[in-house]
This record gives sequence, structure tokens and C-alpha cells, in this order.
Amino acid sequence: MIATDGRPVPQEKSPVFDLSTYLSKRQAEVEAAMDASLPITYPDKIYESMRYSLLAKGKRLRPILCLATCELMDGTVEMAMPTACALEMIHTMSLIHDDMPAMDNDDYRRGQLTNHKVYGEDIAILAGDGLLSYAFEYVAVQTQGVPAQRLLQVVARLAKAVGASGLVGGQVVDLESEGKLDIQEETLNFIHTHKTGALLEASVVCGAILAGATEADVERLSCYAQNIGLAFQIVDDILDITATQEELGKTAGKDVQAQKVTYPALWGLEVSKTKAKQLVAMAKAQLEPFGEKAVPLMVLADFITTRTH
Ligand code: GRG
Repeated sequence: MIATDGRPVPQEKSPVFDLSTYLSKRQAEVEAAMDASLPITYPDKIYESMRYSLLAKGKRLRPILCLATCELMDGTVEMAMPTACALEMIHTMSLIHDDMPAMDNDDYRRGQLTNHKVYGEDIAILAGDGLLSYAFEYVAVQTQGVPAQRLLQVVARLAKAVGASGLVGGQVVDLESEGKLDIQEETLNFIHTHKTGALLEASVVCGAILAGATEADVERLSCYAQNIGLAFQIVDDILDITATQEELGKTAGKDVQAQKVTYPALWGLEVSKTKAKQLVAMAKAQLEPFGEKAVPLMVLADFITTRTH
């Protein structure tokens, strides 16, 4: 391009997207919102227990996916933040219950003792229940600038992702499969598309709905999320074998110990890594029509396979 005085105007380069800066900024925003969302009041013990797990060091992947998708669809961070916090409340409650003796029986999560180890099983169950119901209250009461019809859709999507058609269903089949070494790929996919994939998909889809995305875009983004959901779980299984307890913030090698069939057990480590990369490529292909605006979701998809914890 040439300026009116005849000199060439330097081309404006699109800024390089730095994932670690983006993640740190978003994590800080989400953590501040969650901190403010849940003050300690009487009876203090239950609020302390809920905050102990909610504010522990997590990646905040679900809230970040929700915010990024809302922005992609021309919505704002403000309109999606209550849903983003609710997603993390739901995710955290599922971790608290998953770690309990009746389920996975784990002592460490997010680099600290599990909720029941600190507060006892009774309070841990109630902290999970408290977080679950508060998530829905928080979305319904705190969301601003979003038409009620959209909000209703978000509440329905969240509920579907949590219940027997989502996390709960996945967990049931996971528990039933423990110790059975003849589990087929189909069953493993069912477990993970429900246990892990459903909430990741809801994170993306709710962000899109809040912003008023068209049905076609919601469908495209749902497909993106389903692919990264499965890739995420394959990488989780790989990390359970290859990463240390310090890196994971929870007990490593748990899957082999609990006699769980995993993707590396079915396919081997190398094929598992290849399949995860293929799923991420398929996820990113869904974003192509959105162009440059989709860079955060593209890079988040890559992060799924390159993460170390
Ligand atoms: C939802 C009503 C209700 C009950 C819970 C226990 C249970 C039913 C479901 C288990 C869900 C579960 C623990 C799935 C595993 C999901 C997963 C891969 C967790 C790790 O997620 P990261 O890596 O963890 O995002 P951080 O700590 O970074 O948030």
C-alpha cells in the first residue's frame, strides 16, 4: 500500500497469538469471578469445603472454552462469565465425587489433598451437591444481557450434560467396566464421550448459544467440541502413564492400578498419540469458515494434545 506522500505504508501484521498469555489472562478472570461468586457465610464449613475445591489450581479449560466461543460468535465475556463459572462448579463437583472412596478413591487432586480427605466424606458429598445446585442458580440469577429464551437453552444443555445422558451415565459405565479387561473401543468411547466429552461440548455450545449463534454454527461448534473432547481423554490416558504425580497434581498410574481399560491399553501409546492428533485436526477443520476469529479455539485444540498435565 502507498501513502499519499508516495512512501510505502508498513503492512499491518496480525498479532501473534500467545496461548500462555491468553490462558493466564482468562484463568485470572475466571478465578476472580469464581472467588467473588461464593463468599463464606453460615454454615461456614460447607462454603469453605466448596471453595477449597473450586479455587484449587485447575486449568479452567471449560470456562475458557465457553468464553472463547461466546467471543467468536460476537458475544462478550461479561454475558458468558456466569455460565463459565457454573461450568467450573459442575466440573469441580464431579471431581469431588469422583475422588471419593465409593468411586475412584483418590487422595490427591489439583496438587492438594482431595476434599473428603480434608473435610470428611459427609461434607464432601454435600460440597458437591452444593456446587451443583449453585451452578444453576448462578447462571439463572447472574447472567445479564442475554434473552431469557437463550438462557433457558443454556440451562437445558447444562442439565443434559450433567445427568444420566452425560457425566452420570459415563461414570456408571466406567464403574461397571472396572476390572473387565475385555472392554471394547465402543464402550470406552461411550464412557469418555459422556464422562468428559459432554461437559466440554456443553462449554462450547453454551458459549455459542449465549451469543445468539445460528443452529448451523452451534452444530459446527458442537462437532469441534466432540472431537477435542475425545482427544482430551486420549491424552489424559497417555499422561496417566507418562507423567509424574507432580505434573498431574493427582496420583499417576491410577488407570493400571484400578484395572481400567484405556486408549493406550487398546491401541498402544504411539497409535493413541496419532489418533489424538487426528481428532484435533478434525476439530480445527470445523473452525475454518470462521477464519482468523477462531484462532483462540484453534490454539486451544492444539493445547489439548501438547499439554503435560
Ligand atoms: C455430575 C451429578 C454428577 C455426578 C458426578 C463422579 C461423576 C458423576 C462423574 C465423573 C466425571 C469425571 C471425574 C470425569 C473426568 C473428567 C476429567 C478428564 C477430569 C480432568 O479434567 P481437567 O484435566 O482437570 O480439565 P483440571 O483440574 O485442570 O480442571
